[in-house]
Amino acid sequence: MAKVAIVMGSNSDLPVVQGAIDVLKAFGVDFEARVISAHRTPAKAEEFAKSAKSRGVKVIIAAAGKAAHLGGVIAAYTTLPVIALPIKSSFMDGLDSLLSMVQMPTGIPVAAVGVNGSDNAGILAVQMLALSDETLAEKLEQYKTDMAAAVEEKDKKLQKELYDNI
Ligand code: RP5
Repeated sequence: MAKVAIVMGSNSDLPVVQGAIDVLKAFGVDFEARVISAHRTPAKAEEFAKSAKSRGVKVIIAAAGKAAHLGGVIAAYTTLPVIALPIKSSFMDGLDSLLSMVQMPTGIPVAAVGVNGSDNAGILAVQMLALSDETLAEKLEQYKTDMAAAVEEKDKKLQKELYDNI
């Protein structure tokens, strides 16, 4: 059963959304992914959001570009946490999407990640699930340990490049 539902405004968003999909796969999290538009298919967006909880979904990632109302519309119809992923898909470089997502009226929050911050949307979803899943929590600890080790490695490489040949 899908624990995370990913919804995107258009299939043109998929190349960016793929980052979140890859993260969920890496953590072994079941997910579903759909193309549903807040503007082009509003009735479907409503139905999708209203039925998500009964389908076993715990977190929703909503990706959209331009006047990106998808996250807010989904959040209006469910009490599940919604992570909004602003897509850079117009001449405004995604600032339009970001502001459309974060400037929600009081009472209907969405948690927005950065523009094209697809991996972070996936990681945040995993962190939410890990609140009640010890295996996922351990995987997240390992992920952070590995990330820190990778940075240490980069620092060592830099030090070597800068000072070894003096
Ligand atoms: C938004 O408009 C979508 O999320 C997409 O980022 C953008 C462009 O959609 P297409 O015209 O490529 O379908 O609704």
